[in-house]
Amino acid sequence: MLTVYSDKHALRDARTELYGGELVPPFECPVRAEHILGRVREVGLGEVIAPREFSLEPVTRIHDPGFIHFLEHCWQEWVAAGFKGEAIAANWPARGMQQRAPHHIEGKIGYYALAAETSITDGTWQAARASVDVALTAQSAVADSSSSAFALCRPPGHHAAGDMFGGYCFINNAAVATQAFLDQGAARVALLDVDFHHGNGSQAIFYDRDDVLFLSLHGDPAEAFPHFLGYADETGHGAGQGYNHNYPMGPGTAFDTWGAALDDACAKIRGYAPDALVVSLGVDTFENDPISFFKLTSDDFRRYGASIASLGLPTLFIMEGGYAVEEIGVNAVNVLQGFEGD
Ligand code: FKS
Ligand code: ZN
Repeated sequence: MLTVYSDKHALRDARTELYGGELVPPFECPVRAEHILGRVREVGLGEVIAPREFSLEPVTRIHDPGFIHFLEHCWQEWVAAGFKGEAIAANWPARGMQQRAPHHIEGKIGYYALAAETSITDGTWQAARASVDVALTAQSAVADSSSSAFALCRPPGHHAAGDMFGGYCFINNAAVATQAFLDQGAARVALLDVDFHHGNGSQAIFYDRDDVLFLSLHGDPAEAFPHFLGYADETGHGAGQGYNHNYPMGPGTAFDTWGAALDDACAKIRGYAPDALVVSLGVDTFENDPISFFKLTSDDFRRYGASIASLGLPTLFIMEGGYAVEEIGVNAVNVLQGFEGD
């Protein structure tokens, strides 16, 4: 399988994440991508190529231009305002307040943030831009060959909504790639999110549409981030009614339950008969993940890769989360090897 990778991911190297009231070194760190790339090479998964540079046109098919402008200029505005630390949101347009982007960066970052753990720093925009180029390059390889590819994206994307960043995500790589399939002539695309966390951004982006079937297996939002979306009764709206499927699962969920949810999701994908499948691939479902509560083993990743392959679809894997850094390469590549049947 082809892998697309950019070393520009390393430009996303924040020093702080707000976690449990402390500023800690971010769980989402550069070595994650390096370990995955190392494992891709170690097992000889296939060719590794650098991304092409795309314009922002495919990105603004999904994201609000004001939001993209904010991401591009946030760090400079934060420094110009005289702040000394990394850019972190501390104020929100909460219930009953104006949903209007203010001028000052301290308000603007809160308007465009869905959570405070993710700080913006010098290089964040460049890395996010390279990450979406990785996704789009892999998407075009899948579209051209009707086979499969692995977009080794970092930073991840599935929490990013049309006009919100957070949960370590800035640009929604999977949503941009999904839209690219449609813009190139696909009639229907399925977006399957197997990251431990609900793909709230992807769900929100496609919620009222029937040309994208969104399915997400994740930690119950009553117990886990992103806390405010991802319940089973969120089934789509308007034309999108019936095209959104959530599988929230509780603490301690192991492969018997998780695999059954995947089988159900796969049956729905078969019924939808899409032209392509995009997989938001997070391996934070792993039993030893430090911030998640599922109990999948390294072997389980291989098994479910094979289930996804049985759909027989052109498939684009987009890297999302996974924080057991030592095992992240084995776990992510196990999915891809399981998919390839070896
Ligand atoms: C744990 C607090 C953690 C943030 C979790 C973000 C998860 C990000 C991710 C992505 F794929 F986007 F990287 N809060 N108590 O794994 O979903
Ligand atoms: Zn996650």
